[in-house]
Amino acid sequence: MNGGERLAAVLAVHGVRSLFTLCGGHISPLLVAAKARGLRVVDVRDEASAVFAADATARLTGVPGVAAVTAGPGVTNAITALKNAQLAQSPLVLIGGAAPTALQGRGALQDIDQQALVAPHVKFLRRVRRVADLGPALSEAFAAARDGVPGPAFVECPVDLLYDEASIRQWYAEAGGRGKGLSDRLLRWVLERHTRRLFAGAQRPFVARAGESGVPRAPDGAVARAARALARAERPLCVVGSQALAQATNAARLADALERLGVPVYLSGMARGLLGREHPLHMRHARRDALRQSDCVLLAGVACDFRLDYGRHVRRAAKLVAANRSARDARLNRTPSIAAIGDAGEFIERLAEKLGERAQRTEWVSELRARDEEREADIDARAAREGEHVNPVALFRALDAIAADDALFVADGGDFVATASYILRPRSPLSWLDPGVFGTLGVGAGFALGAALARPSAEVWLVWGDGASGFGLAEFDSFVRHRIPVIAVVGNDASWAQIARDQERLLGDDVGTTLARTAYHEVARGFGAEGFEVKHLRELEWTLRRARDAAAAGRPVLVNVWLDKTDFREGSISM
Ligand SMILES: Cc1ncc(C[n+]2csc(CCOP(=O)(O)OP(=O)(O)O)c2C)c(N)n1
Repeated sequence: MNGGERLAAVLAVHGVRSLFTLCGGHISPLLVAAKARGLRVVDVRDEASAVFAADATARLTGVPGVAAVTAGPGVTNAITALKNAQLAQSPLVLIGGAAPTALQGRGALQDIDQQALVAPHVKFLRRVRRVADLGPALSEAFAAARDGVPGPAFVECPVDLLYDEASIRQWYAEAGGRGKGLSDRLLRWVLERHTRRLFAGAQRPFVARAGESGVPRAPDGAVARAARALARAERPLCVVGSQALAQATNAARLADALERLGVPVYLSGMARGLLGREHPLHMRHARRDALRQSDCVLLAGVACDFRLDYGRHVRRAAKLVAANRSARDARLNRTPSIAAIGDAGEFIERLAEKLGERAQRTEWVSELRARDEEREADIDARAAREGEHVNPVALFRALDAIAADDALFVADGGDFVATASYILRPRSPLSWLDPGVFGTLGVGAGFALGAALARPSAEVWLVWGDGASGFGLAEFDSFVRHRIPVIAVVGNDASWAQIARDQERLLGDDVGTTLARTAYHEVARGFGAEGFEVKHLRELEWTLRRARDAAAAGRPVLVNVWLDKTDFREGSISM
């Protein structure tokens, strides 16, 4: 087996079904071998999209997603997506090409210090130097990506490790020339020794093995103490975040445990949709007020970062239980009363078992529910406001009504997606994807691609700010070529509105924040997709339905919706 085939065998053993890539001479043997193994090789138009797609795959399946990029600029282009995955604690594996081992540091094409570039953004990095080490290094990368706090892993595979031994020997022999002088003979000797080292041990038959990773468990004492705290509490509250879904395949069990806990719940990130579209315990609005009132807060896979005002949203006097795989995240900005270091999902399951059946705090739940309903009524009132074009609040009410039960929403943008997050109701566990704490614009196309492949039967809606769409519009080319029926809804307000809002208010100038009412739907059509433009609310529902039909027939679609200005996000902060 050549090196590419070894890598492909390891991917297959880990259950990887798609390999996201943008080709390059350094990685060709891997792409060819992956295809031969039956993996779907999906080539995109920017390496960042390949890594975003791998990230989405990981979040939805629990199996690390995999991207392969070529040496040098292929790796540099992947960095933002890699960092996003690191901060979102998403377990992916990035395979990077590299210059031939003997030519590194000698001015070879695309030869840079990739280790220095990538190391700060991954939890595992291996520069492979021998063919025999390719398989084990990749297996280790899988295990490391999933272990403890999940995150990205990087394996650098120089091109001369990926081709078969005979070709590489011949290549190095030709590089050694035919000269008879001492230095020529010395060079040939050095290259011969180098080649021998590259292939040392590679003659033994190769068996791909899966890397093993365990689920970290919080100590029993932490479960018992948290159970006591919750049992005593009068106004308990639970906030569940992405990390609690690190074991994606356990989502249904986690949902069941939350129901049994009987504690009102706020869901964020990948946890959105965990309790379905409507659930009596699931609160969607006024989280800050609820947190301020609560006397016992369980943060499951959630850190006290800016989203909880650095921990200030939780009362000082409240019992704070932090269940987190990361000891650092559990204590970020606020020392919890109980730190349960381990998998937060598993922790909740054990907690529910320990507590058994208990009477619900009906009064507390009703108070929160009443507040939630009040906010929903306010949203309805705002949705009814008519303007010249489309009111985004009305748009999302309509989309929520039209999207299928198996819809999966991908969010990429500023105000537009923040508005969506208040209104769209993810239908089921793992049906919402957003960038996470890094707040990266540009995740959309890659996420949608990964989602569509991980859930081929689902309807994938990409909620796209017009600004954000610019990072990934070219992936409509990939959607069309690979028949990925994503439905993108672009919120066209001709502005980077989330930034413009504060910049204009604080500094009195919108410089750098304005866009045009660009015909994004025509761009999509240019790539061979369906494109629709909606300028008025009355056209919206009909168009969204047509978009659904097109996607159901296998065609990617872009709906370009002209938005009115709205004050829905007034007063929200973005720092
Ligand atoms: C890669 C990246 N660049 C810049 C930003 C800063 N930023 C945050 S929100 C935003 C505006 C987004 O505009 P758009 O996608 O059109 O959504 P809108 O706010 O207009 O609804 C910008 C530029 C960012 N978060 N990520």
